[in-house]
Amino acid sequence: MESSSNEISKSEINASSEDLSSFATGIKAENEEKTADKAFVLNDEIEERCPSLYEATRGGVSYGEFIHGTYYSNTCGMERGYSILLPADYSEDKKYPVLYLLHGIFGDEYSFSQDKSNKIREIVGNMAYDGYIDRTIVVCPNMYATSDPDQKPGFDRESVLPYDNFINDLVNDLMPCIESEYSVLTGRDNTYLAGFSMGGRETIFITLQRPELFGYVCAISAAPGIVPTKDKFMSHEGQIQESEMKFAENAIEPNVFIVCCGTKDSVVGTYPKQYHELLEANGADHIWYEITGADHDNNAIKSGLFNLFKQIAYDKSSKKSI
Ligand code: FER
Repeated sequence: MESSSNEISKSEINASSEDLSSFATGIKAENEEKTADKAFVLNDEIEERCPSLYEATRGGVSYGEFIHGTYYSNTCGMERGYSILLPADYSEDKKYPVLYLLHGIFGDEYSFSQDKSNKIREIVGNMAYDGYIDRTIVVCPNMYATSDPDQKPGFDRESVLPYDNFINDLVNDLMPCIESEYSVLTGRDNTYLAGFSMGGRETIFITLQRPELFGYVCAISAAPGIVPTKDKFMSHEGQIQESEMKFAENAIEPNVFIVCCGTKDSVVGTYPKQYHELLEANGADHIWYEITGADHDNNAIKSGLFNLFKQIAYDKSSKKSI
């Protein structure tokens, strides 16, 4: 396909793996801001920055480890990989809730597991250690659901389609595999969905299509293209129309649906804010917040993950006490 002059062609992208990883898991934040070490209070308020207490590697806490697995995808007609973070004391005698965590463009199932600066192990481990959340499994899929082993992601319509196909692989192939191979709690109250950038875009899309499957959702720095638009990278046909940025009538909606973005995002700009405005205009309940000063980076990722788990903790604790 010919790309127009405003589009960035594949050859224009310096394809060193380091450059592409800044799309997949965020630009490396040079000056990671530390928050003051104040006591954590469980309430329903969003905190713009993940507290230091929750991203810290603490002496007394055993964190989970990522392992790698594969499953046969009927959607793609091939064996595909995933990384999975199992709690340190993972046991078949217990059952665990599961977060599906979706990487950015050019990423794969190793994008989050190999990037230590997103602090996913620490955030989930510390919040469980402190008793706010249950020990939780995190699954990091490969979101590029193509049936052509030679197809590669890029900024053109054809190359992006496999990301939009991931909903089928997730729901029909990966989730059944995880639910049969690991000791997991099932059902929407125990099944969470989050994603960064391209993964944030698919998180919103999947949530609107299948809201009955995911009780707690967070889309971090979501990429453009859910609805038709043209940005500096490409023209987007749109997965749905603006009027469809909502839940179906009588749909079971997520208990928590967070949409967030840094105020200095140099890659997706104000697209996440536009998603928020469309969801709001169409009456789809969600929480919107901005991370002051954050770029398309790990400060946004840590914030989104922390706030997702904080909301899960608060929502579940308030339901218990009724
Ligand atoms: C785009 C802008 C950003 C786009 C994708 C992204 C497919 C994704 C960025 C990322 O995942 O980091 O126009 O189109």
